[in-house]
Amino acid sequence: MVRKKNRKFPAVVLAGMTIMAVGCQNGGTESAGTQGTGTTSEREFLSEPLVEDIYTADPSAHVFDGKIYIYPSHDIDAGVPEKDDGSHFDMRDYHVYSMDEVGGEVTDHGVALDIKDIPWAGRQLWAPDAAHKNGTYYLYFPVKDKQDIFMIGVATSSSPAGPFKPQPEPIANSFSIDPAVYKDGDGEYYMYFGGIWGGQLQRWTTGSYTQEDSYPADDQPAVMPKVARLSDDMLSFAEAPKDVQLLDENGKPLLTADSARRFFEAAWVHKYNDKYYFSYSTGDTHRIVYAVGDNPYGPFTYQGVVLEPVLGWTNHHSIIEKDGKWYLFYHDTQLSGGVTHLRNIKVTELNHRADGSIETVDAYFGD
Ligand code: FUB
Repeated sequence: MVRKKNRKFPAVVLAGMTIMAVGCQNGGTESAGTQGTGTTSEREFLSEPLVEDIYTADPSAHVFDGKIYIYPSHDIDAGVPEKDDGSHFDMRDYHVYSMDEVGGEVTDHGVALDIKDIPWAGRQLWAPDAAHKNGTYYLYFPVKDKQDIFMIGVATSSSPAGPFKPQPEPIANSFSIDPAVYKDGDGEYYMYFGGIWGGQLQRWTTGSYTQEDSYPADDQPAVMPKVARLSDDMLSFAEAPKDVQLLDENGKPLLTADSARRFFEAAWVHKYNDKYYFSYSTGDTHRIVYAVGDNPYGPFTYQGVVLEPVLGWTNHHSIIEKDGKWYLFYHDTQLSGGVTHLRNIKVTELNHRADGSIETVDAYFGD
């Protein structure tokens, strides 16, 4: 595990402290203890924030040119009142970070994309991801358009650090949030995306946008995330988005009522020993979990928990390999003392067992 000590902030938090602002899509004040930390004893964080001068979240990490680049959200306190739809997550730009190796110095490359430069954007720049092809770097980002509907945009740069120039329109047929782009061994790229509740995925179940939320009944298959292969130029979908099927141990789709396992947001894909690992947040049960399949489209069969709940409401991650080691990037709210929309990115080592299963990470040292 990466156990770097924080210089400026105490590494110990009282897990029962009152959360100062409730999370996106979370209707009431909570204490950390009610979010899965489950104790009022002092608990020590497993790892320390990578960035301390601004708030950062949703870290999408990649190895480009032998370095680790991180593409996080840039959390701010915009003064927007908390709302069940997550309006108070009102982010307005992105910074890109890099480091030669985990544990090394973290470089802030400054503002890589600003919402004012995206002609179609309305508000809320949420979790981005990046990809590289033929000397061009692509930043994929969700933002609400001027009608307040989440769409996914793409911006390009000749450098992994940006600045990125956005395309004039969102990606055709894109919707919802949390794009994650996976490059397969054959050179094809796939975008996984979607998030329910504030992420609006449940408003697209008919194939087009409806203002009303519509969830399948508790005993029906849950709203599933989406996947689409990207076009050669990386600027559009090469096909209509399809459901990513997430199955239980009996080969049946995970159900709406199964909130401990069904999809909420924050998709990520990595490959290990020729298997495709689809990991995601269960959202309101606050875990990062994973399912395994044989190809980029799935289906993926549920396996277990990657990361237990962190301090804060949201849980969001990425997984990369660097120099033979695997790392889990994630966030919590250590720096803000539990303010749900003021988060900080972190990293720790991730281990696959010999049978391919993932060792669950606890965001705290043992009780
Ligand atoms: O950062 C805003 C949203 O919170 C992200 O898009 C979600 O994944 C959650 O982390």
